[in-house]
Amino acid sequence: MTTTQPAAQRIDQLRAELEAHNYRYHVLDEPSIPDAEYDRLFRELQALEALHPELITAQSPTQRVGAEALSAFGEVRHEIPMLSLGNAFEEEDLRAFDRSVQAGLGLQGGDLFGGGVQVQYSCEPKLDGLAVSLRYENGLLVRGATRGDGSTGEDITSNVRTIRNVPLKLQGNGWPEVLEVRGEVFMPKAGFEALNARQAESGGKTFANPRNAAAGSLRQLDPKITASRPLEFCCYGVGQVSAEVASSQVAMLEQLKAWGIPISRELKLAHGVDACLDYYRDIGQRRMSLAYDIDGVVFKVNNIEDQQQLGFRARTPHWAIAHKYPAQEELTELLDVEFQVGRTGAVTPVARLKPVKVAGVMVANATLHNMDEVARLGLMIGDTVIIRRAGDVIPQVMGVVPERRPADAKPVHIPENCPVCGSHVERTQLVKRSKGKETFIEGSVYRCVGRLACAAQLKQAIIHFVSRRAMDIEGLGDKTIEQLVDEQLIASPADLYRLTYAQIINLEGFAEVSCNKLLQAIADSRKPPLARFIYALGIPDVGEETAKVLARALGSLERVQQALPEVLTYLPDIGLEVAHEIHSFFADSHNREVIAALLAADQCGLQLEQSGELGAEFSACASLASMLDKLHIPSVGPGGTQKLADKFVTLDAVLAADWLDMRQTLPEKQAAAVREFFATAENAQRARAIEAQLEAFGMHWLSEKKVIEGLPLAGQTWVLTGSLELFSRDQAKAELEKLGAKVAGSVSAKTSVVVAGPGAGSKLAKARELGVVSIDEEAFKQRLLALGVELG
Ligand code: 5U1
Repeated sequence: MTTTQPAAQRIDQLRAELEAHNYRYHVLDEPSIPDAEYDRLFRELQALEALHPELITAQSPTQRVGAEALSAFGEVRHEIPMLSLGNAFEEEDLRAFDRSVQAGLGLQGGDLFGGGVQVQYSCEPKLDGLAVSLRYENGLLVRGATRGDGSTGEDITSNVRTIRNVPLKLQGNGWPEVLEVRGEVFMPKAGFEALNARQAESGGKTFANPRNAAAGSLRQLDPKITASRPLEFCCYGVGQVSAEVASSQVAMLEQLKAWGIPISRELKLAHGVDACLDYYRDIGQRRMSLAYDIDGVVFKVNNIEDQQQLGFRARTPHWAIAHKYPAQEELTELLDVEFQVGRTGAVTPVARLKPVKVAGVMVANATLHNMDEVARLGLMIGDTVIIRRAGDVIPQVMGVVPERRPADAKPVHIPENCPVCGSHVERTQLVKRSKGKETFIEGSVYRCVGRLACAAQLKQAIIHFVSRRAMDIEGLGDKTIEQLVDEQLIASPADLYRLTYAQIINLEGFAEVSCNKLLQAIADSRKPPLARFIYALGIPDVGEETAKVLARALGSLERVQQALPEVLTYLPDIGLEVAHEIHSFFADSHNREVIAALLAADQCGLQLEQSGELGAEFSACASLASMLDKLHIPSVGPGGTQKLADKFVTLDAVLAADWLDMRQTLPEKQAAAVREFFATAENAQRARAIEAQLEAFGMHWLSEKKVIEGLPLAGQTWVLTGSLELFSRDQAKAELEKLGAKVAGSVSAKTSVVVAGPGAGSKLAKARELGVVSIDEEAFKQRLLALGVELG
């Protein structure tokens, strides 16, 4: 505020500006200022109003959440009843509706040339929310009401005022003195997910779907709660008006939009019933990607006089209809819970349901994910459950209807033995480590310990092994694999390479040609690149990317098989949990036997394509400091381990250090922690084993300096400037550091190279002035490639 500007004037100016931004943001969807600027204006207005409470009005943007909590909602009578809509489920229902409209308007018989008469319809999605009526008098919001029974609803004025896109004051001019707008209050899907996540975290009530969440949020006696919920309003019509707004439905909605009332962005005018059907199909195809849930589309005769001529039947108009999509949620009975065994032995509960049609498809099974989910849902066999099937997503059990639980409902128990092989089912607690190294429990999984002796795991393991991105053996479908396992022709992936013509020809669906083709495909898969082979092994948590990292960084299967978990964590994106999975997979004697058989020249004879060399990302990052870091010595962070490495240079020296040396290097608490840690023989041995393994892999690191010296950009200083488009700055820096370069923030005569992206300014100018080499991003990329860096 300028000192000469009176507060009242500035307050008016701020309100007008905030209202205009609200309109652009919520109605036009064209925000013109960043959120932070909006917040600044808002806070300025709040501060001024605090200084001048006499200037506060109910319509001020700061006054959305003003009211105190109610003890009950008051009643509101709707002068013009709030109607509901008739439904069309099939194309024919809609055509019948169109014929009845034509009949009602006396249009039947077509035109002079025998063509059909086309009625114009407004088209909008039918939002899955709650119908409300908002009353504006002289442009100010005076009341909000629920639909109730259509004649009488509840007064929810304080709550609708908190909905951000509901204007407290209309824009522009020319509105009728009394204007009731009607529409739907709903919760967008993203807001619903976020709300449920917040509620779950704080131990609050979670909602089964966005509609329930919207209803629960709107019918809160405390408007502060409503204000904290991500509700929105979308207008589709008017109730009582003191003057007609427009002569057609579409023109009326456009006019309301100009006054600041949000309407659907999908509003369209259709000429004739076929265009309505096109609209229905188009929205149906995009239904899943809309930001909100819908259950159909609504068609209304566009001409308002025609609407009046057509009139009503009880509470539904003859001039409008909802064309519904197949329901995404249905109720059915949970007949049983069975358990499936996956590739890694995870035992997963699956709901067997009384078949029910959901969104047009019969559903008889639904995944239950894990036993924690069964507990969360409070599921019992015999329960009536809510099944949801949205788009291509597999059917989900959303909840239970507790009132319908039969007296003989049975609890769901995890079996003690694997339903496929009878082996013991083991419970593993999932543990997650956060950055601070604390651990917390995330849930549990149950696993059959039978491994490849379990037919279910074996089938899945083979399906994975032969899949396109693994060993890529064409012609070996799931059904054939099932047969091979069931007829005990294979008991491990190695057995695939021992299959004979006589065995395959006897399988269902095989003839001479397909049999020879399959044998050829198996033979052709004998020289896989290392990464594919590792991926094909189906190690838990090792996807294609991790398999590639392992192959590239360690260069040979032998190293991957031997690698200690701590050594594996040197590799990008491999954390300790995954490292332990990899290590224990290769430590398993059965897995070792299968791999040995696959590679033995006198058995399967696979020949892996492998470089044998350590990759740069591995050799560049191993150092004494980083190794000490991986030991997780209590109280000693990266700063401490670096000091130890700088001072002692070798692990032996760290282990042999006396107290005085240690104290000269680290503060007392850390020095004591290091000595205590290595006083445990197991820790010292582990450190030695890691060091020995790194050396055995061909990495000779005695000091940070030596590691760097062996690298191609050792001794160079690079500067990155301007905006980089091919790399993130962190990525570019990391690549340079792996190659031994230092990355500096400013240019000097000592700078080796400047990488200048678009918008580079003073640093590039300085580099030119000092005669320092500068290259663009493409040249940088080429340089990295030439140095053997593999860019994704
Ligand atoms: N989009 C839309 N939804 N909806 C619901 N239009 C619409 N019209 C309705 C209802 C109940 O009733 C009209 C008859 C005003």
